[in-house]
Amino acid sequence: MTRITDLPVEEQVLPGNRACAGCGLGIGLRAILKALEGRAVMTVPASCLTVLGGMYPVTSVQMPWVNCAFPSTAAVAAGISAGLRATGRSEELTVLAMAGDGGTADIGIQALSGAAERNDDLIYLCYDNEAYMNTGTQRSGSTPAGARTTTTWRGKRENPKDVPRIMEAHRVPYVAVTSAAFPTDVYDKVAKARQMRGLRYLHMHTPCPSGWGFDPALSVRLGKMAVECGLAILYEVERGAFRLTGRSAALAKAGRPLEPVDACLDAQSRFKGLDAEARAAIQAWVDERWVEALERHERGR
Ligand SMILES: Cc1ncc(C[n+]2csc(CCOP(=O)(O)OP(=O)(O)O)c2C)c(N)n1
Ligand code: SF4
Ligand SMILES: [Mg+2]
Repeated sequence: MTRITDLPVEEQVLPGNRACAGCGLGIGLRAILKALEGRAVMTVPASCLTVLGGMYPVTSVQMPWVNCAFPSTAAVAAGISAGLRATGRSEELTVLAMAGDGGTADIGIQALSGAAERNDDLIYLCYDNEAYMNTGTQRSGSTPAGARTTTTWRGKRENPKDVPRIMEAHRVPYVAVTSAAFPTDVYDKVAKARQMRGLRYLHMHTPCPSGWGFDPALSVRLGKMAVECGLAILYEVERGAFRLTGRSAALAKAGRPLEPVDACLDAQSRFKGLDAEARAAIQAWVDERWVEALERHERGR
């Protein structure tokens, strides 16, 4: 595993961008683009990522980038990928489709599913800040149960959609879940995906101080707490082979129970006022997923 001091020093994300202070997306994006070494083309739908990127004629990201319509991120990427193949440049450049959870779990899922079915040659990365943040925190299919958003002001009732499992069901060559709080995990997974061909799907858990309601200085800590308690699980599925990675693999190896979810929930104002029943339901959901992940890790599938 790459150490933080081994990451390339060259930055593709420049200082002075328009993301909120402490934004997990900015942290994750730095690692993603370092792994691509400036040799990629991106497609991006409306989201906090477009805000971070800046408005024409200025940009804070040193990467060719196409702003596309909300539902079409994967379709536009598939077109660019076909164009690169036709002009003999597919070995030279990686196509990176990158969208938020709203743009992936809900609005862009049909184009993503089509690209996965065709096994188009591109990396699709969903940064999951667990709501439609750019428009003021509306619930998405990826918002966790219990979270208050402007459209679930008493707390969302449903558990989030498991988009990585949906992508696994497409039998694409690579599916991975990472966290912006672990930049070297992000870097290693993007670097690995870059060497592969076909549709590679990455899902990045992305702390959002503005939408989740916590001090911007605590973004990395919040992301790590989520992994410690199993609200986020780091793993990869490479050609059908499952394995826990990074901190999640270390927690599995330690063989003791994960932290309870309470401290992580209590650190975020979006979970304020959760009653005991809702809290227990979240814990039960996390426990079930962790047991399933441990079994899969054991089986290797
Ligand atoms: C077709 C369409 N519908 C709605 C919008 C308004 N809109 C812009 S960004 C956004 C939220 C995107 O949420 P997500 O994909 O989770 O990314 P985030 O903002 O959280 O980074 C919405 C609803 C739009 N630009 N286009
Ligand atoms: S709303 Fe959240 S994801 Fe969007 S820029 Fe601010 S901190 Fe980042
Ligand atoms: Mg979002």
